Amino acid sequence: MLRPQDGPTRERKKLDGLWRFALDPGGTGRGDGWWREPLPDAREVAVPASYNDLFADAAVRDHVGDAWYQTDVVVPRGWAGQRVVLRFDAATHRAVVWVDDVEVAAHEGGYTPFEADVTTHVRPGRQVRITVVVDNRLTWQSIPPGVVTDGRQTYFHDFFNYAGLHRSVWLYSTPLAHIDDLTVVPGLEGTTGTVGYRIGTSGGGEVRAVLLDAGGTEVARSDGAEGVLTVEEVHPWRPGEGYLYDLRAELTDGNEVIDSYRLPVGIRTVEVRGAQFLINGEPFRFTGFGKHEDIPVRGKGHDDAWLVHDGALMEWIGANSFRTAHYPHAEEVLDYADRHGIVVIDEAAAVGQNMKLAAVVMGTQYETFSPETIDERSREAHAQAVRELIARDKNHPSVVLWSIANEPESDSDAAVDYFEPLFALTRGLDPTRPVASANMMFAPHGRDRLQALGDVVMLNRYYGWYAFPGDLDGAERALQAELEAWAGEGKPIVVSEFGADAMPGVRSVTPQPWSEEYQAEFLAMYHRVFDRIDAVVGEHVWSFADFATSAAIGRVDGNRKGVFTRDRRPKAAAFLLRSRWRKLG
Ligand code: BDP
Repeated sequence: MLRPQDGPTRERKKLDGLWRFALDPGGTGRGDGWWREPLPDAREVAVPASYNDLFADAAVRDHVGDAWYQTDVVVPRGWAGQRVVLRFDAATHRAVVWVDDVEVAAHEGGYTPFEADVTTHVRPGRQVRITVVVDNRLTWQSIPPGVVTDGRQTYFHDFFNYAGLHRSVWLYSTPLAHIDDLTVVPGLEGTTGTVGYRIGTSGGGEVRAVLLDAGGTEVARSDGAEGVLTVEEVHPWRPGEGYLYDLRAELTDGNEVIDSYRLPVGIRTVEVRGAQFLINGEPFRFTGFGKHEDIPVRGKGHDDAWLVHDGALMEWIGANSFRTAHYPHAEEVLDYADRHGIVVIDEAAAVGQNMKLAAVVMGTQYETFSPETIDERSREAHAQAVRELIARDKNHPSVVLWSIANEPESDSDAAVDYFEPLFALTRGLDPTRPVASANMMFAPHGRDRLQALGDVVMLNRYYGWYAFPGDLDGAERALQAELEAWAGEGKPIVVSEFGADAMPGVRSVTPQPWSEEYQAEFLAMYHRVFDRIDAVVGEHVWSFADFATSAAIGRVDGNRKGVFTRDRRPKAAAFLLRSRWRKLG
């Protein structure tokens, strides 16, 4: 799905700012038609932002159910004769949208965009009322799953269930005949680069693609909706250097350009060969983090200032990559990664699909996969989440690996039955990138059945924290033994999580869990083990920064495994990582 953009044939209007907002604890708004009028007893809310932390009000923070957003917007008068589209970059976890009195869109899934052609419901120069109801309930059929009992939400993942309009809202125009999709597949052969392309259109016309280098000089062109652009003396996109070409897709009628769409394109290849992960044919070692979208006040709302700051901290610490744990991050984040040469493992919002883990952590008694819990319908929602993830992110050079789930149950026939088709679907949708899922410790080597389905082994390990707490020697032996066993599989291993909680300011001369020193020693121990095992090609610390979670006795104002605090101050471990990763280069 193409992002809105400004250009010679297109315009966009960002609808971010203060909207009217009302909670609907009784769930009466849909029946009473709240979209028909200004919302009753509305307060002001910021868009984009999670609504949860904006007010000093537990009823808002812990709200379960519908929340209503509303704004008025004047459609630019210059858009007469154009197609007008209303787009939400994200509404968490599902939404229905009205323009004035007309329902125009409904969408399931909190982290991928959706849009509606509203041309026939608006008039350029006139004001319309936009109303959105956002439902934050997680169920067995949602991705991620959850259970609502007596109005209380429980879920099985370790981050707070922030909700609302987390990303920008746009009104944009396109010509009636327009470009509606674009797919690029980059290739490299010596000093020659190729960009296979496919341009989807709605409405007639001729199609062509023109490729410019970063300086604006044309380097290749091709007529037709599909083709290959060849670039001699190519300047590849590579980790650490986000060199981007500029692809212009054009829909023409004779000499007239009816529609034109620009896409930044990085020319790079990705390949798993034996136990190596190759980018542009060269072995790549992932250094970095599992990273949440999580900031004070805004929650999961996207914020460019924090994007730039986090990018600066990634550079400062020498990280070359991160995983979008545990859901697709804002598209601005991937654009930034493209431009800065940051490598991304892009994860679907499938987390918490592990009732064996939930039984231990939360004391719940469910079967993971069953007709009463995660079932066929859940898998279809999961498949749709994968489709939308790939449709959105397929053209980002920064994305080198799809992660289709985090720590699902992975040691049962039911897990294999559930996941086999999802791996196949992902590969079918994108044969150019490897696919993986992150394994949880309860299904170690020998028990796990899902890593065999993936191209890269992704392991989340907490030896020295949840296992062997305070015993780094015992933890080191256990970690070494398990990683050696995995190395025998002959695939590259990315340790996609390893980390210890640390309360900033808790210092200790002996290795005491929760101290900054213990967190640093814990990481140093993992580094020693990684350096003894060639198949380990990636180390992603959990986590980049402290983040909000639901209430739990093992969580002190959230999860404290951040190498940075929630407001991005370094803990002692940050300096250890900086000295290691800057050397690894
Ligand atoms: C793993 C999860 C991650 C948690 C982490 C932890 O993948 O989301 O936050 O453990 O417990 O199980 O800190």
